[in-house]
Amino acid sequence: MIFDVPGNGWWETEINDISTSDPDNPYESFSWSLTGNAGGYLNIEPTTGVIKLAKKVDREVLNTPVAIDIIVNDGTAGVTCVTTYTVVDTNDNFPLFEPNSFAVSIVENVAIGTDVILIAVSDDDDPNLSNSVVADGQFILTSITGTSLHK
Ligand SMILES: [Ca+2]
Ligand SMILES: [Ca+2]
Ligand SMILES: [Ca+2]
Repeated sequence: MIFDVPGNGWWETEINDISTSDPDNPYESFSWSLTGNAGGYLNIEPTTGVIKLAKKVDREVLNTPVAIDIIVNDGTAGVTCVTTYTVVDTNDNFPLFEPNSFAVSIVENVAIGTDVILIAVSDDDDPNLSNSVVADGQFILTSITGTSLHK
């Protein structure tokens, strides 16, 4: 089983609801538990199997799939479901200029669209997010990779 966890989700966000059945007794009560829960980010309610966030997740920290095993026990035997979850990125980091101040000279009367400066910008969020548009009214950052400021 694979599921996603929203980046920067709320505490105790319900992220998955598990159901199962036991042909011996469909009304039997199960007990649920987790193992391999690195960092303790998830909890499972032992009587319902509902998995919730135990603490806030951050995609910039948990940036690879996390393995957990979900165990259900009918009182006689336990079975394990090998599971991974992935924290989905959100645009929660500002772009950073490197360095963050510049002094630029622009010759008067140059053509509109003339390149003014090339700068380095980084952003910890996934570059596939639309996370790069910065404008101050006169200059627009047009690309996260081209880092070209246009007048
Ligand atoms: Ca983050
Ligand atoms: Ca960003
Ligand atoms: Ca992020």
